[in-house]
Amino acid sequence: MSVVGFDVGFLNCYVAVARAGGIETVANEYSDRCTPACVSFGPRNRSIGAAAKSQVVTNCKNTVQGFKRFHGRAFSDPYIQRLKSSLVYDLAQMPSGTTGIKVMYMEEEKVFSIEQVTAMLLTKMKETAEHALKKPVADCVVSVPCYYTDAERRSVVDAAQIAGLNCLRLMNETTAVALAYGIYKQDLPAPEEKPRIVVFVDIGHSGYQTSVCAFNKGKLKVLATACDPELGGKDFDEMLVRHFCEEFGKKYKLDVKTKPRALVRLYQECEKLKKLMSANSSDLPLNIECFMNDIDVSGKLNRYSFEEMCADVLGRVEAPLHNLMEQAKLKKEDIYAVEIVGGASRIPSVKERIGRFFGKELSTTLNADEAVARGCALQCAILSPAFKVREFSITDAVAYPISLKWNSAAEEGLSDCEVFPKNHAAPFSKVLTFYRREPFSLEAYYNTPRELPYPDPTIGQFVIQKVVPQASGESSKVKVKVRVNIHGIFSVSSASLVEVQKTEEGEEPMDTEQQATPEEETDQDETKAQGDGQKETEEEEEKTESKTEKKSDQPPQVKKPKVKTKVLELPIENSPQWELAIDMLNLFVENEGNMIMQDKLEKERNDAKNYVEEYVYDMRDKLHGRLEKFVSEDRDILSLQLEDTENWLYEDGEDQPKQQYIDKLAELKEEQYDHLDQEEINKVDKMVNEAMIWLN
Ligand code: ATP
Ligand code: K
Ligand code: MG
Repeated sequence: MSVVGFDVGFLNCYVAVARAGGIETVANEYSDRCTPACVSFGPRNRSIGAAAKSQVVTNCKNTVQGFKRFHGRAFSDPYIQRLKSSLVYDLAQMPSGTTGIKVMYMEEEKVFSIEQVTAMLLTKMKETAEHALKKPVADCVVSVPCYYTDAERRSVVDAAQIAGLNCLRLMNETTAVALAYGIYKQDLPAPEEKPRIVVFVDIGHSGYQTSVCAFNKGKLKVLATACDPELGGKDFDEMLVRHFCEEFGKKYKLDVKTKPRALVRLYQECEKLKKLMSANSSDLPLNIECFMNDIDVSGKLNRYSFEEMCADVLGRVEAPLHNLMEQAKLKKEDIYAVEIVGGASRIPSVKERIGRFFGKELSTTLNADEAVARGCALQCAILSPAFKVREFSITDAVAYPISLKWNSAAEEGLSDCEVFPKNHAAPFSKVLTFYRREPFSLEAYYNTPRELPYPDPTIGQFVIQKVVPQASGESSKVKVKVRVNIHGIFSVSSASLVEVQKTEEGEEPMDTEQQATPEEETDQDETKAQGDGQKETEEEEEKTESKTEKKSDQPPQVKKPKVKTKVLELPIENSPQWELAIDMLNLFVENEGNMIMQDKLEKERNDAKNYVEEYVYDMRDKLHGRLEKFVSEDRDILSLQLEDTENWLYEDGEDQPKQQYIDKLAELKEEQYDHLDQEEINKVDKMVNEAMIWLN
């Protein structure tokens, strides 16, 4: 049982864990709490995170960044096609039609699915968590933007599985922030009082998300969300890059766009400049040495000009805020606080616009970078039976209205029905009742395609199988449970058929419709049933899934014509859009395991090599220092041995299996012992032994 939260950002990732009774954001092997969302592929291994980021320039074609937006997308999606031309690495189509990334790995051309790439990043984050907790990690909560559709969410769940994680919840980033805000607040209104209304804004590198939440003691409810999935820090970088490309084109006659490496460097420098401009309004320099064709370039910019060139981008800040307030039917006076997080929320003009919209000072009480990860870890703690945490209930909201359509004999053609309107509480289950004689299919889709940041409104196809008529030949009553689950993913979770059996006396049942099983005796009016296609809904919030028991005041069994009903569970064939086939998923799980092993072996091999090298340097130092007086006549021999080894390392020994280095070190050690004083041998021995222990 582990309690871990992962913020998988477009640019920056964070890991938070529950430790010693508190939630903590933990650092990676570089003592950095931020892990770049970057994976680099090499001839022998992969590098992930900071190690990958350092190869963005040197190995640009095989170093992938900014892949968060490929989840759940068809390769043919115009959005992907548009992006493709602006990337320095290659994309390719997966056999299923989704998006993959084409790189050279282990000296072969390889295509990895987006789920695999995100899994690699999660593998790294998992290791960071394991290192901090000193135990294996599986249970976790992973963040996703609140505007993610079903296909995108399922893709991330698959990625977690490939990384060997058990994702207890995909959590909307803004909801994670809201939880991190609310759980420690001691002064929230009592449950029966008017809730405290707080707006959350997260503006990261790729996307802009806003939500408005109602807080009472021990609970939060998301009232509405509004987003611009295409507005973030990267758009400001884009403007800067465009500006300097133009400037350098004129000034130095350079066509930067033709050189991926130069372009990557320019992006890096522009991002740095952008950050500096947040703290400083004077002219700031941008210098890059040997930028292209051996030319050093330089330019400068100040905040005022920057804001001018970003006017269009800044102009998009307000629209989601209007939308949010409109959906929630709230006035600005109703808002208690506006909490902002995300790296790009530090841009002064962004803050200014949001503040101006609400007519109030913005709150920055949360850690702008870590709040999402902390919220996820808190949610994981709440879900974990092994961890004690304050009771806190979280009700999220459905981002896009979900409808079902089906063939209806009665209505001759397609019928449809909105099952989850926008901002409906989630997770949530509903039971729909159909009267059918044969298997039938339901198609789930988003009914406001224009609102989607995604071209395809299809959610999936769900076939209710094994439906048969009643013995009497009449339609059977089929109850179908649909839900938006804890990940915010729509599914048809179960279906059952109520079979009415003949009475013992052989009499026909009086009124089959009213002889439902006890738990189905709800207040729905079933007498209005009109044949095929009829459907009714029962609602139930997920938390109250266990329903009413048999009424205790039922009369004792009297001799009345009795009807027996039997409830048959029906199989459902689920075909969600862009689903990763189970055999593919299993293959990816296996491949990830192999790649982890390969990385480990490569690391050990490198470490073994480094040990030989270190011994050589260390001994050479000692021969001229601490050991000098003991080895006077043998010093030349010892030095020669070291030199030979060093030469070997640069020639034949450059690229050997791990064992070769271990043997080489042992051999060298033995040779050197013959010429060393016993006391010194012990010291050296200790050093070598430590190395050997460490290696094995
Ligand atoms: P997303 O939330 O879209 O998935 P992310 O979580 O990776 O992305 P963040 O880490 O929240 O993004 O923010 C990164 C962005 O914030 C980058 O564009 C970065 O340049 C920008 N940023 C960080 N600090 C500053 C600053 N001081 N001034 C301006 N921009 C900044
Ligand atoms: K982040
Ligand atoms: Mg983020």
